[in-house]
Parts: sequence; C-alpha cells; structure tokens
Amino acid sequence: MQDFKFPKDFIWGTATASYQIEGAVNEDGRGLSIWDTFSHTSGKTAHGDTGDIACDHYHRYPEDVKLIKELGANAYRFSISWPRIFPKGAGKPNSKGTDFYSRLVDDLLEKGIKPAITLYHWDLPQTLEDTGGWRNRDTAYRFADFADYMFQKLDDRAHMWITLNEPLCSAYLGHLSGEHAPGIRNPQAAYSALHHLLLAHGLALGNYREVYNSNLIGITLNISTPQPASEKAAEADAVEVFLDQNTRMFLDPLFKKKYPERYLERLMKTNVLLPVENGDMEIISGNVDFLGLNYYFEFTISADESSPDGYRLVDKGFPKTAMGWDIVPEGLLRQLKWVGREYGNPVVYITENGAAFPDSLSENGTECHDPDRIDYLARHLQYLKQALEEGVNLKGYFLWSLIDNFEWAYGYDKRFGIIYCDFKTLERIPKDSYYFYRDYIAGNTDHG
Ligand code: GCO
Repeated sequence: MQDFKFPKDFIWGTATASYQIEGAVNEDGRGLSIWDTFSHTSGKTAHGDTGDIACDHYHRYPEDVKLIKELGANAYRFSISWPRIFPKGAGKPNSKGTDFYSRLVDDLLEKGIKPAITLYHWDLPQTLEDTGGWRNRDTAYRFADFADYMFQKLDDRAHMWITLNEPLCSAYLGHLSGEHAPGIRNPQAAYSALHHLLLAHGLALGNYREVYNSNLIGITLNISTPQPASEKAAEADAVEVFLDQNTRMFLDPLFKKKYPERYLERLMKTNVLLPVENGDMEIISGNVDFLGLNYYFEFTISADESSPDGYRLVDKGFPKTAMGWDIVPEGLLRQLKWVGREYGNPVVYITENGAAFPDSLSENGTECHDPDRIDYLARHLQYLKQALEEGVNLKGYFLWSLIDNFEWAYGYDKRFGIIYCDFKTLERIPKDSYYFYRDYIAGNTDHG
C-alpha cells in the first residue's frame, strides 16, 4: 500500500465556514445571523466568544488564499454567509456581500484553486428565524431563492456546490439539545427542522439541475456508523436504533425517497410528526453528484434500557482529541464501506476531517509543533488509500480546517487549524501539520 498514489485528479482541499472565520459581522451591509444572536447571548459560548472578528478572513482572505496555494491544495471549501447576501433573509440582495465572494472566487481561480462552495453552514438570517426559521416550511423556499441567486452569481466559476453542511447539527443541536443556534429544546421543532432542511436541499438541487447543471452539486452530512460495545444481540439492536436516528434519517430520504419506517414509528409514539407534504420525498431525493461526509470519530454504543433512546455511548479508552472525540482512523474506512454497501456506492468526498489539540506557539512565536495532529491526519489518510483500493468511490478530501477558528459553543478554545491563528494579532503561523499536508499531497498523488 505504501507505493499507492491518489489519482492525478483527486481533490485535495481544506475547509472553513463563513461565521467561523470571516468576522466583519457589521460590515458592508451584512445582516444578523442566528449565530450572531446566539453567541451574544450570555452563557451560550465559552467565555462569551463570538464570531464578531474571528480570523478577520473578510479582510485577510488574500493572505489565506496565498497560504492555500502554497499548500499545493487544488480546492478550497468555504461557505457563503446568507445574511451577507440577503441581510433580511430575502428581498433585495446586498451587492457588497456578493462582491466579497466574487473577489474570493477570482483570487482562488487565479491561483488554480477550485472553489467548493457550501451554501448553508448554519448562519441562518435572524429575520427568518424570527418567522419560525427551519421550523417554518417557508424557510426552505427562501433557501432555494438564496441558492438560485448564488448559482446566478458564481456558477460560472464554481467547481462544486454543497447545499447544506450537517443538517443533523442544525436540526438536533439547534432544536433538540439547544447547544447550537437558535438554542431550542423541542423534539417537534427538531424534526420539523430536519424535514425542512432536507426539503431546502431538494428545492435548491432541483432548480440547479433544471437551470444551471454545469458543475457538481451535493450535500454534506456528519453521519455516524457506530460499533457495538459487545457481540450481544441487544448491542446490535442498539446500534440499529442509533443508525436510524442519526444516519438513516438523513441518508434514506436523500437516496431511498423515504424516512426509516422503524424510526418514524418511534417518533409517533412520542407525538412527533414529520411535516411531510405530497411530493416532498421526490424533491428531497433528487439525484446528487456526490455525498460529502464529515468524519472525525467513531462512536461505540451499548444497549441501555434506562435511556430514552435505548442506547448509551461507551468509552472504549481510545486516545481522544481536545474535543473528547475518540481517535478511530479505521472507523473512516468502516463508514465509507458501510455507505457504499447501503446506498449503492455513491461518489463521496470527505468534506471534513481533522482534529483539535491544545496547540501553542514556540518560544519565539514563529512555529507551532503539532505532532498529534500530524499523527491523526497520517493515520486517517492511510485508510483513505485503503478505501480507494477497496473500490470506494472517493473523489476528494478536505481537511478541517485551514485555520484555527470559532468552534461554535466552544468559542476559540478548540484549535482545528493547520494554520495557527493568533486571535490577538490575527497573525497566521503555519503549524508543522501544514507542511505535513503540503508534502503529503505532493508525495502521494500520481502526477503521471
Ligand atoms: C462540524 C462543522 C464544523 C466544525 C468542525 C469541528 O462538522 O461540526 O462543519 O463547523 O467546526 O466539524 O467540530
């Protein structure tokens, strides 16, 4: 396997998201997002951290694009801030917002870097939240309008479109646990949001197919494919329940035109109904060009009658990242092969993979030695090679993240970047993992 090379056209990138890196939240006509509201609400984020400045990517993007170029990456995944384009969520577009992304895309293209554009990475315009947000079916149609506007403006230069990033987090963390914006804790709200997010994806996808259809379009999910804690039948059943709730509730509508029946029955017992209307499942299951997967860790599940879901997470003693996430590189291969078996071996991109560790600068402040991250990346990349050799339809890999950024409720406490961001000076300092990734891309791609 050592001499195996990734194909010449394999996509090597890094990933970021608008609210996590841009800053400039009150600049050039940008409207408020739910994450502006949430992060400015006391107690919601570590130390009351907000994305007000973040990495100041809005002003410093030329330096960041140069660093992407020097990495030797051939793609860059970023997201569009919806309230920068439509400050009120809909209606009159803000040309300064569109101009920013147009400049960014032109800078990327000039350096031979393909733009991989995520339309929704959680920063819903607050004005839409004020009228029900993702609990309101109308928001799906407002998203389709926003997506169409971005297709008009950027499809001539885009390489790939990702409609949504991790609808599971938007639905469950935003509306069930309340750990993320808008901070609601209500099962019906969560499952209405889940359905309307998938509908939003389907509406945008259908419009893209009909009107544009010149680049790749897909969706990014953070699914889980857990291991049972033992060989006991009860553990296997617990894994199936977990898969229904956290994986099939997203993949089945997208690829099988239906929600998992067993899980719908569970939901009905708790008086939760998915607001499915006629034709929705057809719209949602439109044909994507790829499935984006964000892989960080693999859960271990045990049956637990005392828990409402009938399962609990088990700590198997794996080494962990600063997020407390188990480091299980072989889980990446297991997940890719599970998706391939269950959903007809779709084209897949790893749209996020990476790790947070407690990084610090060297004495002289010019270096950042992060051997744990290099080890994490090297071990996961090795399983990508094996996945390709075993026939997984894998076309690309985006490392999370290009630069340390606002890690949602954790604020700036968790550093995922291969570039260290000094949040006091906003100086960028490439970590050792930046050079590792640069050399890995150069040394493991078939340049023939
Ligand atoms: C996610 C988001 C990113 C996170 C990253 C680390 O997957 O949760 O896409 O915004 O910052 O995954 O948690």
